[in-house]
Amino acid sequence: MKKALITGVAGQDGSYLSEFLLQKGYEVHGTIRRSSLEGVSRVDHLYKGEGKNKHFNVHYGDITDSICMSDIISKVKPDEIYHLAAQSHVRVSFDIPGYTAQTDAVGTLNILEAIRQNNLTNKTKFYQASTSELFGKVSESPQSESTPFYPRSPYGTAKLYAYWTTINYREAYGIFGSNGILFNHESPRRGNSFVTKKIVESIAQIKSGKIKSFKLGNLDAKRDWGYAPEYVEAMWLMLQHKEPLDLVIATGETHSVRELIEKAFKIAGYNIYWEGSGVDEVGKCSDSNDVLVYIDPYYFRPTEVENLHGNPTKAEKVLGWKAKIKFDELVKIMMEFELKKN
Ligand code: NAP
Ligand code: G4F
Repeated sequence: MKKALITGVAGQDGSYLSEFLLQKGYEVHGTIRRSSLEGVSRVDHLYKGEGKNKHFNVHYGDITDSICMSDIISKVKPDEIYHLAAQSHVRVSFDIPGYTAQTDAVGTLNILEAIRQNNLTNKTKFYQASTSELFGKVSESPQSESTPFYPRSPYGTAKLYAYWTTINYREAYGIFGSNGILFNHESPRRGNSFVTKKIVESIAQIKSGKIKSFKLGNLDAKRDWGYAPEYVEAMWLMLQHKEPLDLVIATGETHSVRELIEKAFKIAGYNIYWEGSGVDEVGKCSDSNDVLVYIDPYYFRPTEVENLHGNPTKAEKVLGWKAKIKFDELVKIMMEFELKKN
């Protein structure tokens, strides 16, 4: 039985990847952080209560704690490590740049060093959760594996360190280490401070009368949004490939935050129109003329990534992987989930 270790197992991707690997017959080990509140984890269903899976194991571990990470890795001796744990919020990384660097940059180094120091370089394959944020201020569109990097946030610069450290450990020590350069991917399990989830959750709350309006930042930023359960399969495929590699994973479509708002409102039964400009712009309901969306500069970033649009041609050629769920269906899945919940 193959063993996989997933750091950040309780995150959006960690939870889908756990389900995917268990289905493939893996013994799955995951790290979680101690929290003052129990029972809010996305993987509770896998290790607690009736649905408990005997091949799913959870370890307490913070990736900034190199001693504990090395201890877990030396005991589990995984065939594959999926390193997903990170401070993953770009805007928040401007508030906590030091912590973001410790977690996203040095945390990655801690895992690679643990593989090396435990003599697992020939056994353990390593997947690094890299990101389209590396392209930042883009020099071409769409972005592919050969597009130059220009990160625009403490998150982006920390992830750039992780990207190159993975390549360095591959070249210096022969570790099978691959970077998946994943563009934005979403799902009903997405954290609720990311823009997709925040929009669908807020619209559902407007519809059920819990709130009257909500506030957003930059409406004109564009993203290449895909569906998280499909992206975890790409991670796995990368580690099954005959050699380590760095690959863009994306849908190949790009859409603005504004389009996302309009589409989600429409699914919920509202038409909205825009009035004003800059921070005074508002989104209004066509029927009632009520303001449903305001702009709040709190959500602006000191430096923004305006346009992400991936070119996934190489992933399709090398892995046979292609995104099936594109923007329209993704918004529908997420909006309908929230409408049912509220
Ligand atoms: P997520 O939902 O924020 O999950 C991140 C996980 O990391 C959480 O479970 C979190 O624990 C854990 N974590 C954070 N800091 C930690 C630390 N110091 N020690 C141990 N665990 C820690 O993120 P995601 O969307 O699943 O993304 C997974 C990875 O892919 C991340 O590295 C992210 O940067 C990267 N990525 C994501 C996307 C995307 O669009 N989703 C795109 C490109 C790359 P808690 O649950 O305790 O907070
Ligand atoms: O949903 P977001 O916060 O995602 P962002 O910044 O693109 O980062 C996500 O994707 C990256 C891959 O490209 C990952 F590496 C990263 O870990 C994370 O998963 O913001 C998307 C866009 C931004 O341009 C932001 O300025 O939406 C804009 N936006 C507008 N109003 C907002 C808001 N973003 C958030 N979070 N909240 C708002 O109110």
